Amino acid sequence: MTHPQVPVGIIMGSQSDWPTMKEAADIMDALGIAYEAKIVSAHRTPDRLWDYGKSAVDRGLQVIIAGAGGAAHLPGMMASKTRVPVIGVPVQTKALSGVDSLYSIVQMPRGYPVATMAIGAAGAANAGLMAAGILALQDSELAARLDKWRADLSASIPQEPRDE
Ligand code: RP5
Repeated sequence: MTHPQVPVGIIMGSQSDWPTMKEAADIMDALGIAYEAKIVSAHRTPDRLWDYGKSAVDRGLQVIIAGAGGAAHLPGMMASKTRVPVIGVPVQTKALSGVDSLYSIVQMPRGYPVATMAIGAAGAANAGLMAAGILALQDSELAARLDKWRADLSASIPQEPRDE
């Protein structure tokens, strides 16, 4: 049974990741894309990760945005469990500034890709935009909203700098 009304799953390893991952959720809200947000930890709740990945296709998820920090195994493990495309967000950490998260996510072995974004908030927002771009391939109304979002951003950039 599919639930196409929720095409995007935003998952994260911890409550502490939410301020970052909310950037992806904000993009979903801005573009009118239904999503769910869940805490799914590769280390603390491995059975939850397994169940989420196992049911993703049948539940109608089309893109999974997965954010984690430190030993950030969530995106890669999710990619190993489902063929639904996984977009990985390296959450910025205190100890190593998120380079640990990035390296944990980006170097996947051949066969199980994770589309890895930049570290931190910009990466989470871009994950939302990447998900929107994927969904827009099959949804002309969403494509128009995404085109407008991009045009609005472009128009908001001043021609010249000013003193602040
Ligand atoms: C990871 O450990 C989470 O994704 C989070 O980024 C990091 C720290 O988690 P907390 O100790 O803040 O719960 O699993």
